[in-house]
Amino acid sequence: MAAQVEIYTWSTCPFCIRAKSLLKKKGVDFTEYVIDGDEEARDKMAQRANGGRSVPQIFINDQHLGGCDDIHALDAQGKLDPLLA
Ligand SMILES: N[C@@H](CCC(=O)N[C@@H](CS)C(=O)NCC(=O)O)C(=O)O
Repeated sequence: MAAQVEIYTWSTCPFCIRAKSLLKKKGVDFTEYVIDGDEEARDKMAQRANGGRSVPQIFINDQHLGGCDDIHALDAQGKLDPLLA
């Protein structure tokens, strides 16, 4: 079964665009929550993301992965593909 990938974004955030590019390159489907200016949604995201309030915040199978730097670091270590499999 494919991994369930979720990403919270702002539409103009360069880190979000970069993180989504990596996911697209990996060919995985993901659910995007665009939360531009929605502070209530951001609060809920932060609760899920162990307090992380910057965007993007990425989840794989309901587990918090982190942001753009985190997903690229995992990929560089060869640890992202197994999570997405
Ligand atoms: N190191 C973070 C940087 C993300 C970041 O700085 N995002 C900006 C938007 S492009 C942000 O959320 N700024 C508002 C804040 O940090 O409260 C990552 O790799 O995801």
